[in-house]
Amino acid sequence: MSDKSYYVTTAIHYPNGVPHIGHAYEMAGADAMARFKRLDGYDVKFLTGTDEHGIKMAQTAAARGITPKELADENSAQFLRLADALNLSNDDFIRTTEERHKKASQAIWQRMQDKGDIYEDIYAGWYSVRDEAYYDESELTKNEAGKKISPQGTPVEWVEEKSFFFRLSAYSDKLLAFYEQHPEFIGPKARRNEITSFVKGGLRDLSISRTTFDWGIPVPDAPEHVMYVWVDALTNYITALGYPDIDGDDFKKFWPADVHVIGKDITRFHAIYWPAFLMSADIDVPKKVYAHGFLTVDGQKMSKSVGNVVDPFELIEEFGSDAFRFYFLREVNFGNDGDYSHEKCVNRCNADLANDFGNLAQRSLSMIAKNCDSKVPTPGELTDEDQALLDSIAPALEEARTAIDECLLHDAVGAIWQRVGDANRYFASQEPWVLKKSDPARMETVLYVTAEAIRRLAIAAQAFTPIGAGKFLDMLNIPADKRQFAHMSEAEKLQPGTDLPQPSPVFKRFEHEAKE
Ligand code: ME8
Repeated sequence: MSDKSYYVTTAIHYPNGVPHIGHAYEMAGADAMARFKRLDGYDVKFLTGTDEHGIKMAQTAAARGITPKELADENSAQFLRLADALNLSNDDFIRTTEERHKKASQAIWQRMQDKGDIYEDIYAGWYSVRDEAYYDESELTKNEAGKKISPQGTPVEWVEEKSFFFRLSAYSDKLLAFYEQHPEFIGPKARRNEITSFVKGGLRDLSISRTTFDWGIPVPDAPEHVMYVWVDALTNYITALGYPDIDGDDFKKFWPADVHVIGKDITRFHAIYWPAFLMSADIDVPKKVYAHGFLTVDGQKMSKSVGNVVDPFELIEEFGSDAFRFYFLREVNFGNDGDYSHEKCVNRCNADLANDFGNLAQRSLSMIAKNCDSKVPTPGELTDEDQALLDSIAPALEEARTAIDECLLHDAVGAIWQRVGDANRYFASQEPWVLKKSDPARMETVLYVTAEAIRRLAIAAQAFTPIGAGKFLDMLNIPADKRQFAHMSEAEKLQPGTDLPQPSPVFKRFEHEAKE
C-alpha cells in the first residue's frame, strides 16, 4: 500500500458495434499512464468499460432484430477481448447495465434533485442520435443534401417530449471560475479555449431524461422517464469506486480522479456537464480531463463506406500488443490527431524496437554470454563516457514523469527512447568486439555499462512496451520485486558475477509490401 494514489479512466465505449483502433488507442494511452504510475510507486486504479444505454444502442439492436441487452452483451465481450489482446492492465471493467451502476446513477440523480437542480418541463429541440447529444439551433449547419447536421457532421432530429431538466445555466459562472482556478483541468490548451468560450457564450438548462423509449436507467420515483444516457455514462467513473458509499476505501482513496482520458469529440460532456453534475451533488470535481486527438488511416477519416476501418485485432495479431501501442504512443502527439499507416508502423517499430533496443540487447548480451561465461561482467574504472550514459537515464525518467502528468505521452516515450538511442551509439562507438582482443578488461567494462544501461532503460520502458521490457529484465536476471522506478538507481546496479540466462531476440522485425 502506498500513500500515493492515481485514478485514470478511459471513456466507456459504445458497444453498438465492434471496437476500432480509436478505442484501442485510447485504452493504450491510459494504460501507459497507469503502468507508469504503478512503476513509480503509486496505488493505481485504471478503469475502462462499455456505455450500454441510449437510443443509438436501442436503434442498432432494433435494426438487427435483437434486444439492446443482447447487443450490449455481444459487443461488450469484444471490448473485453480487446483489453485482453492489448495486454491492458485495467483494474476493473464497468458495464453500465450492471446493478452497481443503476444504484450509483440513481443516487447522484437524487442528490442533484435534493439540491433543487432538477425540474420537469417539455424539451423541444434538436438531438443527434449518433452523438447522443442535444444541440442548439445556432450550432447546426446544413449538409450537401440540405439536411441539418451537428457540429460533428452527424444528422439531427427534432425531439419534443416531457423531460426533466438540469439547471446547467446556474453553473456557468461556477464553471468559469473553476477553469480559471484550475487551468490544468482541461487539456490540451486548444480544448480548454474551446470549452471556455462555449461556456462564456452562456449555458442553457440540459434535458436529462427521455420518455419516448425505455432503454436506460429509470429516474427515481418517475419510472416513465429514463435518464439521458450521458447522465448515467459519466457516473460510471464513481460507480467503480463504490459510489454512493463515499466513506468506502476506494472512493476515499481514488476520488477525485487524476485524469479522465477521452477523445476530443466528447470534451463538452466531460468538462461542462460532468463538473456541473458533481458540483450540484457536492462531490469533488476530477483533477483533469485530457482529450486526445482522432486517428485517421492513411490520411483519411475511418469510415465504413470508404472501407478503411482498421480492425485492432488484426493489427495486434500482426504486430503484437507492444509494437501496436508503441507505434501510436511514439508517433502521435497525444493531444493532436494522428494517422495510422502500415508502412509507418513497420518503419517505426523496426527502427526503435527491433534495431535500437532489440539489437542493442541482443548484441551486448550475446557477447556477455560468449565472452563472460554468461555472467554479469566485472567493470573496471568507469570513463566519463561510461558515467555520462548511466547518468543520463535518471533525468530522462524525470522528463517522462513531467510528460505523463501533462498527458504528453509521446514526450514521455521520446525521453526514454532518446537514451535508448544514446546507449546504442555508445555501444557502437566503444566497439567492444575490437576490445575483445586489444583490451579484454575494458571490453568487460563496456559490456557492463551497456547491460546496466539496458537494465535501467528496460525498467522505464515497462510503461510502454511491457512485454518486451519484461523480457529484457528476465535476460538480466532481475527479480520481479526489483523492477520499479525506485530500482533504477545506482544502489540497485547489476552485480558482477550474477548468472544470466541465454539471450534471445525480443522485438521482431516487420515487413511492408507496397500495395499495387
Ligand atoms: O463517445 N480516433 O463512446 P464511443 C481516436 N460512450 N479516438 C476515437 C476515434 C478515433 N477515430 N473514434 C472514437 C462515447 N474515439 C461515449 C463515451 S464516456 C462517459 C462515454 C474515442 O464508443 C472517442 O473520442 O463513441 C471516445 O473517447 C472513445 O473513443 C469512445 O467513443
